[in-house]
Amino acid sequence: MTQHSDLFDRACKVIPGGVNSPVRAFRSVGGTPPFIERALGPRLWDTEGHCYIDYVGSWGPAILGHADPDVVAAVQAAAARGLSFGAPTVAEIEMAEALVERFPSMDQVRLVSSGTEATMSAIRLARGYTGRDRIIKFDGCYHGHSDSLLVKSGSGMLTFGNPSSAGVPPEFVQHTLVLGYNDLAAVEAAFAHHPEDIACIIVEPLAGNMNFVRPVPGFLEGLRSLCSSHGTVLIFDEVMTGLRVGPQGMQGLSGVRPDLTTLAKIIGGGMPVGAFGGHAAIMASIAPLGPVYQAGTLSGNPVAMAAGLATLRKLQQPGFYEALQGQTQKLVQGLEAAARRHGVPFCADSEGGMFGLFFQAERPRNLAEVSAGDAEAFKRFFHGMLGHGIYLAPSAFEASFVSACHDDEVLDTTISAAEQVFATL
Ligand code: KE4
Repeated sequence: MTQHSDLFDRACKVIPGGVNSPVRAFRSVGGTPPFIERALGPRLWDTEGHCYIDYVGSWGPAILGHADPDVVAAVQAAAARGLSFGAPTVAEIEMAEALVERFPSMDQVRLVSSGTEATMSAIRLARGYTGRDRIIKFDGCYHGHSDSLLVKSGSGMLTFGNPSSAGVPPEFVQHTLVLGYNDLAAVEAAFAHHPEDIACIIVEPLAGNMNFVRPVPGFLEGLRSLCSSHGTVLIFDEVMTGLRVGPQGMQGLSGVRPDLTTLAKIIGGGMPVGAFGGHAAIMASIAPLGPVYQAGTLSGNPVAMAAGLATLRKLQQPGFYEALQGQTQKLVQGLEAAARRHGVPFCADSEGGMFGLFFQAERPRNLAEVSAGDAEAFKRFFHGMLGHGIYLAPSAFEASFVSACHDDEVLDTTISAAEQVFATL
């Protein structure tokens, strides 16, 4: 057994912050992150032998639960045939066909290796297709770490962005306008100022990177209408919501069809896969067909395709999403009831297999309202639950996830732990 603190010290010597992605460092909740040794179904085991019920699920991909036997077998079989060829394979056709079948807004799709690659490429494609430079994103939405998206709101509502990260020259974000999520009036004003020079709007159709924030009625429909009126490409970033909130993502639930969709996480089943796709007319601008360059050594990698395809096949089991939605709703309702019994200002919300927890009375509708939540209470709750063997997302600005393996016994254990922790808050 190796102590986490020893491992973290060792990691910090050779990896910046000891992690390969910042949120894993527990900086927003404090403490030392456990080092995970293995996982199975709804559970994780760390190097100190502790077992946790997992609600992070690798930040979304583990919708079937960890180490699903069919996914593992498909990966093993694919790996035995060679790990990567850098040449066309049938598996890539099968994956593309599977995505086009599930997302009617997609005529064609290009596979990449991460959500960041997917959104970065989709924005370049929208700019190349329209010949325009300006883009709109929303405060609190995260679309990966490409330069033109690492941007915070400009000084005024209609001024273009300033970098939100060192290393991003102001020129790289000068064409990015950051508006308030759910603020359709601000989008209308932006188009009034720039009627014909906005290449795209990129939006999380249900925001999972400022915890869990739904689009208010009319928001997505309004974006669709404004983009159609102004020749602007509407990009739904469904990296998180795609196949998580339902079999056709948020575009299926909302009925709003984007021009381009970005995907990742679940479609790789835990292996590195991302994708962007949409109207054939737009996709025709991507190399080698058109002038917008995009490429990737491991794009469509056969082992990753095997993991993704095995996952997608199991999601098609009759009743899969009804069961997932039902278990997730049972969890959030149980947590809300436990909080009420202890007089804790708390609410929760869920869609499909993703959920958000808030230490405030009302469900937030934008980043400012999420930020008004009791962050200290969240931290105490997070560590209290961790101590009871429940592993939640280590940030008040992240959504959490349920898998097909989170059965009633798992949920009851979670709610019972929350009952004890709420009593201490
Ligand atoms: P990746 O490059 O991390 O595969 O995907 C970026 C991305 C794009 N779009 C959306 C809607 C996303 O949620 C993400 C990544 N999500 C975060 C979790 N909130 C990944 C976790 C991490 O950064 O370690």
